[in-house]
Amino acid sequence: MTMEINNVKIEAVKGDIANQPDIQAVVNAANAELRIGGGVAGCIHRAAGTGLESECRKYAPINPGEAVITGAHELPNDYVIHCLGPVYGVDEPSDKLLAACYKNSIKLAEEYKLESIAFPAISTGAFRFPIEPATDIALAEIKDQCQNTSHLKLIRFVLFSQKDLDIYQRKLKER
Ligand code: AR6
Repeated sequence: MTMEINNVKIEAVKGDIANQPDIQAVVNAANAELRIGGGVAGCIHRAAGTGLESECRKYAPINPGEAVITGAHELPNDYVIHCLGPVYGVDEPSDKLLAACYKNSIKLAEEYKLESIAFPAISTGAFRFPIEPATDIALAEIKDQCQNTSHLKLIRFVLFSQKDLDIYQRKLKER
């Protein structure tokens, strides 16, 4: 299931965010210190090699909702955009902070004139944001941002589980 807004294709697939070789920038569900961690951050840093952590040092710490861009090192991409999602029920307002992650990532992608970006489901793992409202927030923000894009052609959501993919597919169909 795909959706197209302002010539930007939006799709959801099941897979590993660290293995998206046809995408220019992959988004990391980072920790504030931009260090290797669990989940997405662990997969991205392990695949990128230690050069990524070294490059990240100068940008840390970041705040919830913030995004920074680095090289991709040994990942098969050009850039990594690191976002700190809100911890659900702790970093408030969680919904606005989560939307800011998507908004700031798209802005960086446009600034760098990128044609493709892949997102994981930010905050829905260790940070415990429920997947249904998190998906609504992600899709609504992406839809808004696509009104102002001029370089992006593809936005891909990469979901780890079939359950999460099913939710994304259903909500893409509803929009
Ligand atoms: N590719 C795509 N999705 C993945 C992958 C992967 N390789 N691995 C996990 N997911 P999380 P958060 C899914 O915890 O909630 C880290 O330890 C996962 O199933 O990675 O923003 C950091 O260091 C879930 O649906 O990110 C931070 O401290 C989603 O990606 C903290 O966790 C996000 O899970 C960030 O927590």
